[in-house]
Amino acid sequence: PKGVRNRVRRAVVKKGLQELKSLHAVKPSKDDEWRVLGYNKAIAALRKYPKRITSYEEAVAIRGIGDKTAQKIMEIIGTGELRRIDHERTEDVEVIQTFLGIYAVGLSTAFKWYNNGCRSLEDIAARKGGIKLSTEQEIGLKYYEDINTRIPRAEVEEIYSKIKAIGMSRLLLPVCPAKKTSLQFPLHPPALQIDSKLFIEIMGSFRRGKADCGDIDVLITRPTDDGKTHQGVLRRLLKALHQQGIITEDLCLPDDFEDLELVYRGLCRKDAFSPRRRIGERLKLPWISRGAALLYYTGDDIFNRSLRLKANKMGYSLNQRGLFVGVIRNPSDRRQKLDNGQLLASEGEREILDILGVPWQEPHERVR
Ligand code: DCP
Ligand code: MG
Repeated sequence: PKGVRNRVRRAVVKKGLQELKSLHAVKPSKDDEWRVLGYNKAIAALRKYPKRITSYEEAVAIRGIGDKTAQKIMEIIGTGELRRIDHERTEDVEVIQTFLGIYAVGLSTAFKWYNNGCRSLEDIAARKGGIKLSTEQEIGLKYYEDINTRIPRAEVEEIYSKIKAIGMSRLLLPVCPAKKTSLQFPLHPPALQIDSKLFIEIMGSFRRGKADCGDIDVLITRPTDDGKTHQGVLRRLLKALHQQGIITEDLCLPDDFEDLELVYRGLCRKDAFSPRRRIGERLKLPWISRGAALLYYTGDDIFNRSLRLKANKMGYSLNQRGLFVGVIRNPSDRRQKLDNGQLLASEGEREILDILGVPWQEPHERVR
């Protein structure tokens, strides 16, 4: 499936190098030890590299990647598989790519299923080799074609306008307990019922102006100048969207709906005759983080990666909450922060780009 290919490409290169590394790691010669070190270096270098590699020259110019590795990377990219490098493993990459198209299946699960003898979606459906699927994976398998087809921009717009109409209805504001049972969700709420302050926007490839989108990335927040927030909105919004038949399946629910910041993932559709589409209400952030959130969820991922690298080089740290200075990480576990640092900027995209010395770029220009 076409939609999977980009996501897989990086993973395939990395996996390819890791496979080559593991081939050498089981052989004990000194040469092989050097190769293992070499592959480690190359994998680390790729992880830090902010662009999609498109040529041999580009690959070999990366520090940590030599002539041989660059050739192998080009082979992996060119063929999309490891055929010419590793004769014993020929069909796996194609099968793995197919499996990765199932929602909530990552490389380790895909390889596990492969090793259990599965070679096709039919094998997965038949639970060949005694494999087990999570609920999310079952949904992913059932709607495989839908999920792996890109969404025309116009359809995203239609779904968005429905969400917005429901999302801005007054009914989404905190409801007093006595009225809770009589909740109704008009599709076109009268003007009086609109919470005009709720910020509901589509991010990702849609905001970048693409003609089609892999999924629908929704960002929700709300200014707090009147003392209200968007807290609790998502639960009410989801309930309404389920009732309207717009959201059809939940894939990932937040731990606590009352949090200001949370993530939701599910499937939705324009109407009963339309295919299912992936929707991510990725984050409902505090209003103060909106600039950083806009920047992050607009992407693209490569643009984001280069922004983060730039920030790191300047001694800063950038994430979807803001640009920070003085963040200290645990050297043995980089994910753990010993000091959260101080917030430099978060309310505006422009403000953040200014500090980073990056000229303003319209969303559609944010592709590297
Ligand atoms: N993002 C990121 N790093 C990731 C994943 C996502 O920076 N590893 C950010 C940038 C993306 C945005 O989140 O643009 C939305 O993620 P998507 O995976 O939905 O990517 P896009 O919307 O850009 O593309 P698509 O049309 O395939 O959905
Ligand atoms: Mg998207």
